[in-house]
Amino acid sequence: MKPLTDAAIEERLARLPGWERTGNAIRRTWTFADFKGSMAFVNRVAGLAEAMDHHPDIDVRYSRVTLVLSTHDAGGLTARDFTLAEKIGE
Ligand code: H2B
Repeated sequence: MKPLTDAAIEERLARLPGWERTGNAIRRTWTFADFKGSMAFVNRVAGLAEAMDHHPDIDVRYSRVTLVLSTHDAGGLTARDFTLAEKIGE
């Protein structure tokens, strides 16, 4: 899997509300009512990640969850990162 070009990254990012690019990764933070809400979200994401064999970095801070996606194998952002971000949805 080859890294996407900057132009392709910008184009796909424009269709993903809330996600921002940080170098070779994309990142988004969600806020929930409480820790339980955060963990329900994390568990949903875990299922999607396992199904794709593509795994986000996950930071849980009580009611806030930040996901960072990058394709380490490819040394950059690939279609897999954007496909997982799209599956995660709002
Ligand atoms: N997830 C992410 N985010 N990036 C990867 O490069 C990656 C992964 N590689 N999940 C996968 C697993 C790889 O280690 C296995 C062997 O397919």
